[in-house]
Amino acid sequence: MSARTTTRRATLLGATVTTLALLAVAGCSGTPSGTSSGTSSGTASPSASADAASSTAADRLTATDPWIKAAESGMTAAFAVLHNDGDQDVTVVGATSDLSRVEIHEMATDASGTMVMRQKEGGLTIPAGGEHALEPGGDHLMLMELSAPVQAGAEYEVTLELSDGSTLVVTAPARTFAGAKESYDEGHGEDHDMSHDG
Ligand SMILES: [Cu+2]
Repeated sequence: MSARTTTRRATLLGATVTTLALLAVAGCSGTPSGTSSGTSSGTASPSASADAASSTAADRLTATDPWIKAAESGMTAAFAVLHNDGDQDVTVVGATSDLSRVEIHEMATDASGTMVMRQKEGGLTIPAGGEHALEPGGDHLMLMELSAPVQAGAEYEVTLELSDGSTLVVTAPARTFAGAKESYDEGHGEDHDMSHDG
């Protein structure tokens, strides 16, 4: 884990240097036409500098190991590990899916010691250069009131909405899951209590 973090930071530094170099080139070159720059082969690609200038939170965010729990009806949950390769925090403020309404949930322990899930205030923040796991028993994307079955083996898209207005579409394969005590389908009542102590 720590080795991986170190590697990510090293990668991040490299990316930052590249971005700064592109910005410097863009700042010096001004309009691409007009100035006679001798060699016309052009070392600064206009598209590259445009990419740097229009970088969004979605450009910096990647999702690995996405999956969604197969379910016939009702509710289910989607998971992934979100990586932020940028130098600023990225916040996921919402999510959408053709399957259902989606809420960002977290797990918490209530006053009686019962594990409950509830909407996560402020969304999911993925720290600069870091990652945040959505996993059973932890933060997850809750798909409420499924309009169609989520079938194992099929793939479904979930769109993450980021705080700067950009979006990231994550394609998640569905698979059956019964490994943890949590139930992400029936019993997810209005108070968001878990149903595993039935
Ligand atoms: Cu939930």
